[in-house]
Amino acid sequence: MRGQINLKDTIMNCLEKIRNNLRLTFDEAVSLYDLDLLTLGELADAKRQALHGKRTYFNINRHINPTNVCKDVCKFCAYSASRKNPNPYTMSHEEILAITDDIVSRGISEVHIVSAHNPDTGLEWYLEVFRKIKARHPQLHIKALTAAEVHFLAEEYHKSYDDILDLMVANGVDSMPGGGAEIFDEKVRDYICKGKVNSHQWLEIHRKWHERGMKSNVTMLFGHVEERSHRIDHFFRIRDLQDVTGGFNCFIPLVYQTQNNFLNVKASITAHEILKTMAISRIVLDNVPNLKAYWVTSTVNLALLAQEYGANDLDGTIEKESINSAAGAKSAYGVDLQEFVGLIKNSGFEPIERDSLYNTLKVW
Ligand code: V47
Repeated sequence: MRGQINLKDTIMNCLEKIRNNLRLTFDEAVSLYDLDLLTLGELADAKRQALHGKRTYFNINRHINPTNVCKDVCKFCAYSASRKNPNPYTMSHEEILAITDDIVSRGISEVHIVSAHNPDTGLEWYLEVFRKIKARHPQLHIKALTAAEVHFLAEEYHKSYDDILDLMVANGVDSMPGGGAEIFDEKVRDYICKGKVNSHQWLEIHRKWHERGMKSNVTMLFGHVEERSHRIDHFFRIRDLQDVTGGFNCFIPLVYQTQNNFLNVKASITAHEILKTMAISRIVLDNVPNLKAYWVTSTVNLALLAQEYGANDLDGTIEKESINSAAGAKSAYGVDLQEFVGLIKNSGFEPIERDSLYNTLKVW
């Protein structure tokens, strides 16, 4: 009985704090999962509406994954060439440039370039392609190189993070994607992706990038072996850095896809738990303006619903996607633009096409 009263007090205290825009303690934030989904939705939606009203952002971009040869072995990854996916490839610069020529001719304004950690290409291979793209298409926004790749390049070629980040700026990279964050808790991280960039290093690289006046995103891979408290810990570490730099544009929770990898998780996370996690992230990450429901890993239907649980960004039409679809996501060839816009409208929101830095390009 006493335990129940204490829990009720904690919850009442949390609701009061959230409505007054006060920050929760770590334990209070974990206890938000005890709230029912509709209450969480209401709280998150109030935060979303205060920032964005009914506007839902998307952009039209193209993902390019130039190589799947990787020196690291992340248990959750189905994309890199391995025993389960024995099809190594490395694209030539000409192939990459042919894609960027094509997308620019069709008015696409962003290219998202992420590779595996290929030790055979040399540092120049990574950098030269940015330079070549920029020379041909100065207006095309290049979002490229995760912090995991920056760490890999620094180690492989005996450079500092500062050196690599300066080279990225000098060669035309405009912003950094949020990949490679996975889950910051050290124990879980060691279990799922031992050997690649660690949590401290991931955050350090983004801090340095932000110090250069540049923007980036941050992801979280969830729904595998982590616990709820690990997600809250992830949010707190992001929020702490954002308090210092303000450089994160967007938080992107990535729902773990179960197929073709070495992380033996059979059951997929429920839609209920995904929506709770989205809503809690909107409440806790009070200093990150945008929350993306990445339909690639959550399905389009759930992403549309997530608009009522704090999400204000649905990524985009995604012409081609290789990393998540390799692990089972039904996203390999994107969605039709008119249909996408229609779905956002029909769900009661206002579709806004944005550029990579969240400037409005078109109100649909
Ligand atoms: O870092 C790998 C994840 C990420 C699986 O910044 C998996 O705008 C689910 O970071 N199940 C790459 N996820 C994708 C990414 C991203 C996507 C869209 C937009 C942005 C952005 C970033 O995909 C990896 C990893 O965390 N991933 N395997 C899997 N089995």
